[in-house]
Amino acid sequence: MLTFQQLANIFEKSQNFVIISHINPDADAIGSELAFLKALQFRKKNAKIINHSETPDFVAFLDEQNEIEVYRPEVHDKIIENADVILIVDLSNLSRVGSVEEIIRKSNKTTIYFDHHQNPDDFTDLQIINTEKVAVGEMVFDFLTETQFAPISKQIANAIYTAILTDSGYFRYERTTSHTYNIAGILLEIGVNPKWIFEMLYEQNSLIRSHLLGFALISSELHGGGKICSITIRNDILSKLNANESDIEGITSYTLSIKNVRIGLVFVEYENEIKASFRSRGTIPMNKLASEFGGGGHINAAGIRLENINFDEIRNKIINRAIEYLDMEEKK
Ligand SMILES: [Mn+2]
Repeated sequence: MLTFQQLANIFEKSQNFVIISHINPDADAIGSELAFLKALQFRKKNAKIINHSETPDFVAFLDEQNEIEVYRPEVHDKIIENADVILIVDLSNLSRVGSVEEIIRKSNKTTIYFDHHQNPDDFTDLQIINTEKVAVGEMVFDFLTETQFAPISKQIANAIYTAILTDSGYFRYERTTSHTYNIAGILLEIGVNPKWIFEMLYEQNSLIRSHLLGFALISSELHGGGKICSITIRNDILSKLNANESDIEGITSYTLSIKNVRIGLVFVEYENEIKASFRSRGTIPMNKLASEFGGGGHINAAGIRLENINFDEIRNKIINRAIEYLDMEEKK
């Protein structure tokens, strides 16, 4: 494990950087990438953010100068090959970078994981992974301030604040600490406007999203004696509404909003793919449940993506397994 100072030293002696995050980046991924980008630019480094996926609309406001690029081999392979440092944020399983994986595997450049997820793969020894942190954004703040690598500009502050806010579910998820709140306080002093960020994140919805939420909520079912809530969104609904994956963002939280529910499951059927998200209260390990089906995540939030598999079959299997997890928890 690197220390912040060792990371700063690596940054110091390098000139060309590529910053990458995961498929379907969330606000922690995008915010952390942008905070690093702006800090490196302040230090007169060449840095580029290259992601597999487009930046989701809800978080695009952070990318003020439109600097995030979507990976295209013909444009970016050269840049990645010529980078001194490949900085990978908010993930530590290389397969999660999507189509960029191949070129990174081929390169022999300094590759660093900067993350807070469990079970990192062994692709690189150079890593700062702190699973106690609620958001990578918090780690970026600590890195920048402890090493004084770069001052926290207003844009960096907005990026970090948004990263922390979203990954901590508004400063309420487990792993949110007084330090998390202290950081938020400092960011507000720098000029973050919480009302504006809230408006940007949560009050820009389309009518499609409202309609989809309606269908999703109506589909809610209870299992396991009312302690599991599942939401099921089928492909015909998505096509009827012309909804896409980003319209589903945030729906999982509604499962745990029902009294007594300890496990929330959201199943989404795409044309050739199934996405399932798992949430839990307390110590019911959703990352374990997810790993049984080839996915991963944190204790209270995890998920899977599966291709070419029968939707109802896998849905039933997961629900039954979740009931067993509930039983195990109650026998503890
Ligand atoms: Mn994160």
